[in-house]
Amino acid sequence: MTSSYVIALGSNRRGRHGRPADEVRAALAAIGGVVMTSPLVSTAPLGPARRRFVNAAALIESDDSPPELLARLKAIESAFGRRRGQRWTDRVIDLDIILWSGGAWASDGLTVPHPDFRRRDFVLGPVAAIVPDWRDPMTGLTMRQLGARLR
Ligand code: PH2
Ligand code: MG
Ligand code: MG
Repeated sequence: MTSSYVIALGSNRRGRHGRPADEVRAALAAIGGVVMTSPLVSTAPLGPARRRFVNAAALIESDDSPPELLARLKAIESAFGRRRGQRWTDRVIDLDIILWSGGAWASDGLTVPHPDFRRRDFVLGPVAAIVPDWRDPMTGLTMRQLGARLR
């Protein structure tokens, strides 16, 4: 069955594709099935990272289940040179599943909607730019409303 997903992308380190914006564009091509992409935005780092991030969001269509998509995103992160076990540090690419057309999903290591996305402007801004009317299954609020609430 084909599902829609919203993926958040972030990079604040050069990799083999080039600058962070090039890494984000290369990751979109690697993920495939992209229906819509937000503008790429430059954001101040939240947490201990020192360099600014390039963030974006994409609406994709895929036959993957949430765990299958997560495995594929992790494989792309590894192929792009992301070292695992380094949370919240500078990274070449970070690919997070934010929303799934099936609603909520919870299994070992994967919670959808992403548990922190409602508090993060660098996720909500790009997400609201592509799917403003998508309703968060947990709060019942649209992405536009969640974004307004944050600002
Ligand atoms: N990702 C983090 C930690 N901090 N800050 C910004 N601006 N953008 C991010 O994507 C980001 C962050 C961990 O995933
Ligand atoms: Mg992240
Ligand atoms: Mg991540």
